[in-house]
Amino acid sequence: MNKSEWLAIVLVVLASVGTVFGILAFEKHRRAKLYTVELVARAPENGNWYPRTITVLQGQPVRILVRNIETVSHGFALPEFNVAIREIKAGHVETVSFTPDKRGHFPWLCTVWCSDRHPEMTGTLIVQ
Ligand SMILES: [Cu+2]
Repeated sequence: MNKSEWLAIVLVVLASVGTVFGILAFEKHRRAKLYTVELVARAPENGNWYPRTITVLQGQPVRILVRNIETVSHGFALPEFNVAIREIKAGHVETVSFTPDKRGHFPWLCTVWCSDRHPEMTGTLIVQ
């Protein structure tokens, strides 16, 4: 290989590594700004929401990521904050973002009839 071929290889490697580091740095910055909570959605007989309780801070923007790991649809509603995801299809992930502006314990629930025990599919958001 001659000098310019080596130079080309070095430049391609540097560009690739730089891109990866750039993406990681951007992702870190993005996540630092928005507090993200992951919620796993399952019908009560299969484990229910996990976790059942989420604690967040008043005034801090939060993103709830709902991962439906089942074979039926679920929904998510947090009425106190007018937050809802109409449907999370089986195997899908949906997100919703909001800023809790008051302290307290607030229920969230599944809004899609997913099983006979669907009414038990609830959780609690604690805002401190
Ligand atoms: Cu459900």
